[in-house]
Amino acid sequence: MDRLAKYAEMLDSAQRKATATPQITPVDTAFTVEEAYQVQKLSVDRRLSRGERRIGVKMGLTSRAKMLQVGVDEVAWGRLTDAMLVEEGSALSRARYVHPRVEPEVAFLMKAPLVGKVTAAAALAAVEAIAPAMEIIDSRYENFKFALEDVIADNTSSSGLVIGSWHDPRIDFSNLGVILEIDGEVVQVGSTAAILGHPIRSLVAAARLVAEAGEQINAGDIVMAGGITAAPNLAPGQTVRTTVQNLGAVMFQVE
Ligand code: 0L1
Ligand code: MG
Repeated sequence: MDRLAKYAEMLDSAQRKATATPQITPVDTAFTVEEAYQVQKLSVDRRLSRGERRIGVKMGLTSRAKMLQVGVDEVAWGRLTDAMLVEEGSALSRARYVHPRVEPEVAFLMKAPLVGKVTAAAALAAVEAIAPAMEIIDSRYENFKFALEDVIADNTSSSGLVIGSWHDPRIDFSNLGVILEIDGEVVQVGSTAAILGHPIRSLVAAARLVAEAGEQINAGDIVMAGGITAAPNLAPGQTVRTTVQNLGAVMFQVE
């Protein structure tokens, strides 16, 4: 098994066993971003070969705060499968994750394919609907610590998504207020403008980055636009709710 396949197996196994694994970059200092995306694909392909179905993509590192945290100025992307879907209003099991956190987001549902360099207008024209959403991120690395290459290989920490009601995308969603509550207490506030200044820019970037990997965004895909605030830790017993102005609320519980 070559080294990239070995990393993919290591990360896939960490996800399945909900057990942290060491970072790649401190040992393999030559590990590149390009190789990291190959590892991500190999790792997600292992999931697909077990019967999971691709449902779309997620954008990560889309806010200035996240970029500064990881020390990059480019967004990253990851792959979503049906096994990551958490039904809105349901309870997820904390035991299935290593050290999960939650990010308030918005999600796009696509009605047409999108590939390569596209304008914001073309991206918007390909959107069927927009919804309030949350991503459960769960780095498979010890202490939730990683370099850019590590986190890309680890499917940009993606491990779950919860989607609220779909809405007509012709509303102005450039700067909608967002509240994240845990157990009824407001823990984060933000705006959809935190996503690259306007969430549609995240979709434009998704089309370009996915095409660089020889893939495309398909009709029917979900695209998670990116985190809007810092991501609090999840713990058993919590009720977690995100409310996006004009789009409504989405919630789940942790057990
Ligand atoms: O979705 C995200 O923006 C997270 C990307 C990876 C960084 C992290 O795990 O915090
Ligand atoms: Mg996210």
